[in-house]
Amino acid sequence: MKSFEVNFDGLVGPTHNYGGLSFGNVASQSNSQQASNPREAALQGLEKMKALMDMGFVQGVLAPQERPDVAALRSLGFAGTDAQVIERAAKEAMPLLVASCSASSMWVANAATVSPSADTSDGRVHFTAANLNCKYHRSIEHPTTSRVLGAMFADQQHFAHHAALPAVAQFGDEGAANHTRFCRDYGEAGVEFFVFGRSAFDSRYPAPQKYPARQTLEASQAVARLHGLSEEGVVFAQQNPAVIDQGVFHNDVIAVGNGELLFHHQDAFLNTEQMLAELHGKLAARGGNFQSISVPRDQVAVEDAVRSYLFNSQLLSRTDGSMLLIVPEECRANPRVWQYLQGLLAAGGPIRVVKVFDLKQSMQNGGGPACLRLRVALNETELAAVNPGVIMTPALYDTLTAWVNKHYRDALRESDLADPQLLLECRTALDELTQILKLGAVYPFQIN
Ligand code: SUG
Repeated sequence: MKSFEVNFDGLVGPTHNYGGLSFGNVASQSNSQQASNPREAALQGLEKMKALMDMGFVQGVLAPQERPDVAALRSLGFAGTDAQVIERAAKEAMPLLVASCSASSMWVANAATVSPSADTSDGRVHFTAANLNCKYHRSIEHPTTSRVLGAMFADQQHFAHHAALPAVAQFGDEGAANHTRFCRDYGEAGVEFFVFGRSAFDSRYPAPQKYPARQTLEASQAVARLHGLSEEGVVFAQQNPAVIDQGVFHNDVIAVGNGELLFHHQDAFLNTEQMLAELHGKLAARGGNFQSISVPRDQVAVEDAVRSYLFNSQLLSRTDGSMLLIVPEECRANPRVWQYLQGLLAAGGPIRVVKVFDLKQSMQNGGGPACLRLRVALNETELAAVNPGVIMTPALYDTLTAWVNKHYRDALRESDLADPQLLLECRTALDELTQILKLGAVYPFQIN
């Protein structure tokens, strides 16, 4: 049976703004307080989805969340009508209003960890929503994420959903941003590679000094258990704490993998040789031939990787067996990174094509091409069981583009977040969106 990797991209929400909310994420901190352009952000994301669809990839879309999150503000003690809740939060606790307005659910690489059916003990595709509990503005995403994923992958015969892990730092889980799957073919059993930043219960593992390590070993182990993965099918590895301190807040800022290939920076991991040998051995036992490309620090420094997001690229399999790398415009703007990429193409290795996308609106908050997509490997039967409303088609692209142009503002500053009209605009837009994507009622305002 044929199998595919389907990329579900996060549709940028109408409140996309630069809140400076993510300590340890250099772009989020340095662009804080700039005016954003939500309409442009959403259109840039849709362009990427369309381009992948036009290249023949199966592409899906993942809906944004209700923001401002009035229910979250109520749980923090702001009361009255919805407009009063927003007004009081703006007056008494602006940082909480900003957090409740974040469109951060657009970075769906953090929505969940997904294990394909070929890897799991019950032969279903497993999803665990990420608790994202390192940052308050992201920790409020998972209840709606779970409802949206449930509406997209509803068929219980094929799909199993797990609630987010306990909401404490010891089980900090950032989803697929720290998870990569290697395989010979998407439909065959593979090796799932979990990268953690620290251990919560074992002090032998080093931890970063300056910035938080968001993913713990214990969270990754719990997800592997929930998904019913076998020991032969998993590898756990630690991220180099020194690169977390340079702004590598997720592993997908320093490494990307697909098929049998891992493309990573020389300084990405601890105990790299041992880790590569384990990946090689376990994939070989599954009939695969693991390969890696290590980018040397004297060609691309960690700082260049963080600024350009070279590794936050999408590595995709082409029909001729070679690979395509989707990178953000910032890679072309960085002479060292661009020169490295030219050399990589000239070398004639597995990566044969590089395509550049303008995702500046998302990049300015630390979200590149890979952050914007959740990968779900599916066989034909499973793909047929996905809610067809969320699979990208030329008609859906046109409808979503018109929907964005109708509902989104082209400028948003912090002061605009206090406008109760923004809440009404978002709810009107999202109500229409759930009909377009055939999701049913998934938002708090539709349920309560
Ligand atoms: O969690 N930025 C996100 C970016 C997530 C990128 N995802 C991956 N690498 N997979 C984060 O730090 C910034 C929001 C603000 O500052 O307004 C933010 O949440």
